[in-house]
Order: sequence, then structure tokens, then C-alpha cells
Amino acid sequence: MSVPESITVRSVCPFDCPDTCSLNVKIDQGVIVSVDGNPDHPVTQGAICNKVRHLHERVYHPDRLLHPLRRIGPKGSQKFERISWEEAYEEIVGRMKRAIADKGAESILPYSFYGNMGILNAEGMDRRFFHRLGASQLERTICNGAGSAGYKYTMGASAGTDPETTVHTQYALVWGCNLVSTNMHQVMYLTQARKNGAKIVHIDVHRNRTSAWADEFIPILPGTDAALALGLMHVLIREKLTDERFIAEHTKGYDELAAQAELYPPERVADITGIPAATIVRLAREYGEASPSFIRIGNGLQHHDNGGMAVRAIACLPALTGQWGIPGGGAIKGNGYYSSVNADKLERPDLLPDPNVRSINMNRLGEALLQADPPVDVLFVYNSNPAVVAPDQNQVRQGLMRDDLFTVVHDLFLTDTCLYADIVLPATSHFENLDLFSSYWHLYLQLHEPIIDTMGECKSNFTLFKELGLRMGFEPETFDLTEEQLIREALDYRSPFLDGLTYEELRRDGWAKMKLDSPSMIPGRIPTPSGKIELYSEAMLQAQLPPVPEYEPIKEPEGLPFLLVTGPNHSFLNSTFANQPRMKKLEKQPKADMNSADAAARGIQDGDCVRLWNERGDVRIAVRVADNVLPGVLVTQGLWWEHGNEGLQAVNTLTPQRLSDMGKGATFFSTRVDVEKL
Ligand SMILES: Nc1nc2c(c(=O)[nH]1)N[C@H]1C(S)=C(S)[C@@H](COP(=O)(O)OP(=O)(O)OC[C@H]3O[C@@H](n4cnc5c(=O)[nH]c(N)nc54)[C@H](O)[C@@H]3O)O[C@H]1N2
Ligand SMILES: Nc1nc2c(c(=O)[nH]1)N[C@H]1C(S)=C(S)[C@@H](COP(=O)(O)OP(=O)(O)OC[C@H]3O[C@@H](n4cnc5c(=O)[nH]c(N)nc54)[C@H](O)[C@@H]3O)O[C@H]1N2
Ligand code: SF4
Ligand SMILES: [Mo]
Repeated sequence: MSVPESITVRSVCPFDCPDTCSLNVKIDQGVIVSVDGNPDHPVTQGAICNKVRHLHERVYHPDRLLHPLRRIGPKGSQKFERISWEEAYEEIVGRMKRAIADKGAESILPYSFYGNMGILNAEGMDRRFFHRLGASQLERTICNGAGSAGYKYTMGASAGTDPETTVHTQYALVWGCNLVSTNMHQVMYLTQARKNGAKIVHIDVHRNRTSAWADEFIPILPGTDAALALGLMHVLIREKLTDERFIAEHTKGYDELAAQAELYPPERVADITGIPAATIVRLAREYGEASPSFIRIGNGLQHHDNGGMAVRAIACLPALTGQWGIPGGGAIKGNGYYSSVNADKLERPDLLPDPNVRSINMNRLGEALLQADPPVDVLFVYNSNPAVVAPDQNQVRQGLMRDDLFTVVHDLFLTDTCLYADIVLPATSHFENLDLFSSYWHLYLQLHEPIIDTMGECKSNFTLFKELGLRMGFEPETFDLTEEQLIREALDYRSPFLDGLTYEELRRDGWAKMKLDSPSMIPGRIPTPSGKIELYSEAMLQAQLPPVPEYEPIKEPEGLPFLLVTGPNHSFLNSTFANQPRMKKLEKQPKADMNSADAAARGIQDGDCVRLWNERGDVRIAVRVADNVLPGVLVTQGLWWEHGNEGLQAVNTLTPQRLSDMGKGATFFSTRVDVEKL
């Protein structure tokens, strides 16, 4: 590509973040010199986070992988030699063919998530490749499996309020969501709403940046949100703060839900949640009396054993108060449904030789690597760093150490996971690729055209799986395609929201808003089985789940005194950026926040080093004594790499592989530990 001197070009932020910002990138002689927000984008409006403002430091980081590597020392030893792509392909293809001949294609397991959110690079040619291969299917439920399932039972799909309307909100509940760090443009809309009189309430287990920004902070005990939602319903119903007309017209199962809410008076809910009964009553009155009211349902509150039900229960509230369909009313858990493209054409599940091929849940990688039968012979990791982000790290890392396991990792950096790889492949940054980006929060699809040349010998996920497919002897008509052809196939989809959107339009304008002729899915278009908002769900009954919301305590056995919540932090994105010196410096070091009463009882002082332990392992970490958590709760922030941080341990050493109540989600935050002062 020939690039003129010093130009500013449009790009998109590729990270797993709801905002999917439009970027303006300044390029001098083919090299990115600055990254800024694009003021023309209707939602992201020129504002971006600090992480991405320094994204060029990541792209040109001296540690960036630029050519394939082969392991020459023991697994984990960091000893690699440079090899060519031809050698890498030969070894991978040979090893895959052998695995298929010996144990069947099921012995091959892809492991990927959304390190790059580009539709082609996260769920395009890669999915095609593994379908055609007949590899084990991966259940990609590490992020929002539980919450999506729970929300869907109530509302039918991951579709809520158009966030652009939330500037009209008069009352916002920010529930289990660290907005200031994780969805900054929602903060911008709600800050605007506050100027027009809105009140913002933050419900969280941790007093953090979002609590400081909100008007009120309500601390809650981890894993008890369904009880709070039911307590709010109890008061709303008792005090006739519900919208009877809306309930009659648009919901199903009100009587069953009301009978259930009856069982959750504020006093009982106070005992469960740690929130005073008077606060619960006041919160219900404020929420019930305000209109438009809006709930931003976060991901944090659903990383629990009972996370699906928590979201399912919260999602009933805007229906009881008749807030759907009003600009600024309703809720957002996720909005991915609106910008769905043609996944069948893109991913080609029809290529699977056996539709009953086994599925492996990505939250149980440790178990899969150590116990699956037939064993996993070949593990292919891309767009993810499971040696840091997956639960129960001792099992994950023990599995990755297996001598008979052949592991390929495709990444931009030598992550913790790469250290266990037999072959490491260099990935392009999204700046080097053509791709299509949707958001799981706002309603715009964006086209991204490459803005710099490919660096070193890097290849995109798209190119890697296309070339691997062809080397495996797969059909050229399915694999020998261009990015543009695949994007056209993805857009070839009967969807009222896409409404015939073309590649040409996206190229011309850079983005397009999904067509939604009301502020949300309501009224009259709920994709549940009954076509109504399901306060009672027959589908749940059939799935052997309680058909109306209820509170069930978390499953982690009692015994150890603390509940440990290991959330993300402000300056990393999951484990991405955790190797970037500027971001590490801002986050200083991992710490566990502890209530001062707990600290005093154990003689622990601010800054002391402790050992957190449970049956899965132990982690040494410094304590910050602060009353930003309730007694009995510990909170850490950030998914730090072990590699490059002497003595540091992944917090996921302590988290369980158990799956959530629905949607096979992760239960990271339902972790009990004990603390020992060192
Ligand atoms: N800066 C930054 N931004 C990110 C990410 C990142 O790592 N860093 N990650 C991205 C990704 S992949 C995701 S999924 C989103 C996640 O972003 P969010 O939806 O904000 O989710 P979390 O930050 O995981 O958790 C939100 C809050 O839930 C709280 N919490 C934990 N357990 C409970 C509970 O039982 N009840 C309640 N009420 N609160 C609880 C935590 O203390 C935390 O403050 O952010 C995305 N954006
Ligand atoms: N304890 C605890 N654990 C958690 C969470 C938590 O809150 N607490 N959050 C969970 C959640 S919500 C999520 S979403 C997951 C996230 O887990 P992951 O998806 O694994 O997220 P990252 O750690 O960001 O790793 C993404 C990797 O993809 C690489 N990458 C980026 N672009 C490309 C590309 O184009 N090609 C290839 N091949 N690689 C690329 C990046 O360099 C990075 O190493 O973690 C989960 N784990
Ligand atoms: S990480 Fe999120 S807030 Fe930051 S630039 Fe990307 S999309 Fe925007
Ligand atoms: Mo996530």
C-alpha cells in the first residue's frame, strides 16, 4: 500500500468494549503517530479512553511478535527459535492430520474469544475452518453466558434501549457495572441526563470510579442481586407503583411474579443483600416514581452461580414500571441482537461433518485438557489469553504443560499462554486489516479498511485460517475468498435492522445505524415465545429452571470466610495492555481491597502482603485496607500477566470452573477464600 505523508484516517477501536469507538488516526510516512477519537461519530463523538489514545505504543511495541516461532525448550521455559511460515504450516497441518487419523477431529480444540472484535477476525474464516475440520466445538460463554441467557428469558434477545436516547433519562440504576472504566460513552449520556435533572444510583460490591461519579452508591453483598430485584418488586407492587396498563398489554405472568415478590419483603432482602430495609424501600419508591427510568445492567453481577437469574430478575423491572418504548426508558444488558449479521453464511456451521460433535466449555479448559476423552491432542488459541483469563489456573496451566499436547497460539505478543505453545504465530493488529465491526451497546455497524501496511510477517486471523484451510486441502470455493467477499456474505441477511444495508454504503460513510423505529424493542415486537415480556417463562420450566425469578444463594461451599471478586481494571482490557509499561505504571500493582473491620480482626495493615487461598490454590497479594467493600468481601482489579512480573500470580488461580445457573456462563466472582497474613 502506498501512503501519502501525514494524513488523518478513520479507524475503529477493535477491543472487547461496548463503546466500539470510531477513531481518527494520524499517519506520517506510513507510521501511526497519534490515535484520537473521531468527532463525527454520532455516539462516540470524538472521546476515547486513555488505553487507546496510546494504542500506537502497542502496535510498535518492541515485544510485538513479527515472525513465527517454534518451541525449543521445555514448555513454559520461554525458549523459542524463529521459523518460516512454511515450516509452521507444515508442522501444524502434519500434526492436525495425525490427530485426526489417530483420535478423530474431535481431538482438536479451538480456543478463542474477542481479543479483536472484528467480525471476520473473531467469527469468520476461523469458524469456517474448525467447522470444516470437524473439531470439538467451543462454548464461548466466558463473558456474558449467564446474563444473556437470563435476559433472553425475560426479553427474548440481547436487545434493549437505544443508548442515544438515555440522555432523556430521569433516573438511572447502574447495576453491577463499572461504567466509568468499562463504557465511558454511557457515562457521557448519563452525565448529560443529570444536567437535566436525572439521579444516578450505583449498585455494586465495590466503591470504585463509577461510585464516585454517581449521585448515590449502594453497596451490596456479592451474588445477591436477584433478591434485591425481588425486594424492589415487592415494594413497587405493594405501593402500587407499577404500570397496570403496560403490564396487561405487554407482559405474561404478572400474577405468578407478584406472588413470588410477596415472599421478599424489605426486611428479608436486607438480611440477604446487606442493604438496609429503609434504603430498599426508598430505592423502590424513587425508581417507581421516576420516568423515564433506565437500568444499565453490568457484566459483573452475572459472573456468579446465580448470575443468569439475577439478570432475568432485574430485566423484569422496566416492564413492571412500563418504561419500555419511552425515550430514555428501559434497560441495556447488551444490544448485540440489533446488529446481527448472517452468521450461517459467515461461519458455515453446515460444513460440520457431524453436527453432534462434542462441545467443550471454555470455562472448563483445565478440566478439558486434563480429563477429556478422547483427549485434546491439538489446542489452537487465538484472540484469547487463557493462561490468565480462564478460571482455575492451576488446572489450566497443568493442562497446558502436558507433553503430548500440541499447542498453537496466534497473538501479537508473547502472552502467558504463548509460553506453553509449540508454535507461536504473529498476528496483525486490526489497523492492518479490512473488517466489519458491530457494537454490543450502540447501534452502528462500522467498516474498517487497513490504514497501515502489514508488519513483519504477521498474518490476520482471516488470512491464517484461509491459508491453513487451503493447505488442509479444503475447498477453494469456501476458503479462497477475500475479506470483502466475506463481508458481503455477512451483510446478505434478512434483518429489519440491517434493512438491506450494502457494502458500498458502509464504505462510503464508514458506518451505518441499525434501523429501529422506536427507542427499544417495545412495544409489540418481543422475540420471546409468547411475543410478550415473560415475567413467567414456560421455556425456563422446560429447561428445569424456576419459571419466575427467585433468589438462590451462590453454590461455592460455605466454610471460608471471604467472598472474592476479581474484576477487570481501568487501564487494561481483560489481560490486553497488561504488558504495556504505561498502563502497568498507572495500575501500579495488584491489590485486594479489604474492609477495615476485617483487617483489624486479623491484624492486617494497609500494604501488608497476604496469602489468599482455597481448595484450588493460593495467591500472594498486597492488601489495601479501605471501606470500599463490605465486611466479608475482597475485591481485586485487573487480569495481570505472570510473565514479566516476578512473583506475581494470576488471580484466576482461585476462581472455579463451575458453570452458572443458565447459559453455561463463568462464575469467576462466586469464589470463597481465606486470608493469611504473611
Ligand atoms: N477498562 C476496561 N474496560 C473494559 C474491560 C476491561 O477489562 N477494562 N473489559 C471489557 C469486557 S470484556 C467486559 S465484559 C466489560 C465488563 O464491564 P462491566 O459490565 O462493568 O463488568 P465488570 O467490570 O466485570 O463488573 C462490574 C462491577 O460489578 C461489580 N460486581 C461484582 N459482583 C457483583 C455482584 O454480585 N453484584 C453487583 N451488584 N455488582 C457486582 C464489580 O465490583 C464491578 O465494579 O467491560 C469491557 N470494558
Ligand atoms: N477473574 C476474572 N477473569 C475474567 C474476567 C474477570 O472479570 N475476572 N473477565 C472475563 C471476561 S468478561 C472476558 S470477555 C474474558 C476475556 O478474555 P480474553 O478474550 O482472553 O481477553 P484478553 O485477555 O484481552 O486476551 C485477548 C488476546 O487476543 C490477542 N489479540 C488481539 N487481537 C488479535 C488478533 O487480531 N488476532 C489474534 N490471534 N489475537 C489477537 C491479544 O493480544 C490478547 O492476548 O476474560 C474473562 N476472565
Ligand atoms: S477501549 Fe472502549 S472506550 Fe476505549 S477506545 Fe476502545 S471502544 Fe472506546
Ligand atoms: Mo467480557
